[in-house]
Amino acid sequence: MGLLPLNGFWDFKIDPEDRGEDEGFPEGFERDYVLAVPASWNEQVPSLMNYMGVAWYARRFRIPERFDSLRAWLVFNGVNYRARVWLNGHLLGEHEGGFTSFRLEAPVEYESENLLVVKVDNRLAPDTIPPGRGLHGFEGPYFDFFHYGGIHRPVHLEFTGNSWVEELSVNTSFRGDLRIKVYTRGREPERVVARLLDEGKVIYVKELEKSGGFYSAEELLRGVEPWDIYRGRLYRLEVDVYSEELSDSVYEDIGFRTFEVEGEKLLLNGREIRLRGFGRHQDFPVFGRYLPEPVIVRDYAMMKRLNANSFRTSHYPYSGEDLDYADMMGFLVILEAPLVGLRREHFTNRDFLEKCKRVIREMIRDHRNRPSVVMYSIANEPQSWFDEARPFMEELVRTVRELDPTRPITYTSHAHMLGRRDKALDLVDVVSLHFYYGWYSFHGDLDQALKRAERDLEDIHRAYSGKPIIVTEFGAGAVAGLHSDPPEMWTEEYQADFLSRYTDLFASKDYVKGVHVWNLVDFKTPQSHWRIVLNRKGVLTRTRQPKMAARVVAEKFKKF
Ligand code: BDP
Repeated sequence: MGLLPLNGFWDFKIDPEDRGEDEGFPEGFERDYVLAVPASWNEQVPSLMNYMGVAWYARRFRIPERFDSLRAWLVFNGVNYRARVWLNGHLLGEHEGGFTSFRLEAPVEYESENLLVVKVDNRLAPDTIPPGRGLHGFEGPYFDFFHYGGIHRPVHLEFTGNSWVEELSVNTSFRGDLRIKVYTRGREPERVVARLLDEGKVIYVKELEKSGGFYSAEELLRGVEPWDIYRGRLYRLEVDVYSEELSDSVYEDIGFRTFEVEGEKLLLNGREIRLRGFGRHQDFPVFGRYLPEPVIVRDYAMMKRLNANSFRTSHYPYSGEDLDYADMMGFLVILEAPLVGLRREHFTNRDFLEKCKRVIREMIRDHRNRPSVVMYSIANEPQSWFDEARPFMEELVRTVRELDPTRPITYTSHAHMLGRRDKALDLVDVVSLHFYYGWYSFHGDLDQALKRAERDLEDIHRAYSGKPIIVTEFGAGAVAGLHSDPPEMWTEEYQADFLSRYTDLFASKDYVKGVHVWNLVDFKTPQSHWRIVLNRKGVLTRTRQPKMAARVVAEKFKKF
């Protein structure tokens, strides 16, 4: 209830020796730079590009006195990676994990200015999520995207009375079913009221009933229009919590839709569909890991022109703004947890498993009411050919099902490309596969690559018949402007051929229910001999200009 954005310019200082806490930084420090929030620190100032370590942010703010009867909360939508937060010198709390939100009660001053100080630490370790090896230097990550740091998603203050909404969950169907559950905290509310609005007009009001630890209602609403592909039909659900007077008020934009796996089929609103789309990244020059709204708008406009109906939030849950836009534009989203680069040693590490479960819980809490989110991907390319992977993945699958039994679960597997058998794929609802023959092997030889890919597909289909298969990655790098005849690796022609021939192969297999090209856009990676500043597998350049493959993919998707 009531929002005060804290985005803008913040004081910033790096602390390579991690001495700031001893030196009193929580009470204020002398800045090195003034940086913008939200955004990664790396590209705002060239000398910060490769900084990985501890850094401090601070800003002052004032609050109008008319809020002084309320409780104030600080909401951080994403700080990469560890955050500790002080207000007026008092430690409010801390959070680990770069891609989920956290909220801290903030005893603010109303008569004077408040000083907000945030310590951010983005050092990688074998047990960070995603994991990395070293403390300094970029040989560290076990993942193929640049390890940006900072307060890279919006920050705001919000206000409530003494009862407030802790969590809200909504389930719908395209036939008009509506199930609402509200968990409150603080003083026991006198009543909790839900309201559904269609373009500002109230179409349903209900006082929720208390049972167990929550307030709920179930209804069948006749005449609501379903949410569908390219038709992001949204209704606004408002929930008011009263204790004496209005104590909290929250809203979610929801849609009425049903997404199911039935045998080898994917059904949206009872209709069989195939997914066409991309793996993406939230990555843009200067902003780093923060994707500004105009770029979000352009990415969706491009995806629509390319005839895509879906994407995966590779390799972490995306920002609220990005997924709001998916809800509005009617795109289907596979929401992926940041569990990328999991290795054998992780599977037997109990603390690490608990941390993964917490991050997944936070991801689901943040995005569970979005009509666009139709499936969860719990990990990307884990070393799931080891026996130890099975109990680990089993527990993650169980965790997700307990929290949200309504959405199918997947994780992406590349075991077959290494000649291994995946030991956990039978646990999930949808089999997601990656293909890079013709890029990392069979260099430049698409005939052999396609033969091998077809053989793998047939084998995997036989092993998991009865489950839908989707291809969540296949791609080849191309440097925009590089051409050759006959096509050679890194040229626009080779990438176009690669994507065209692979899509034809996938289209010819009935049981392949989705294709996602890797990637929509070129993106920043750690420096190495196998990347040319960026990972060049985008069909668009990093500034969103099409390569030759874009036109080809658009044509193929039309027929997929
Ligand atoms: C896959 C990863 C993805 C990489 C891609 C590539 O899932 O993060 O960027 O390969 O090599 O293994 O381009």
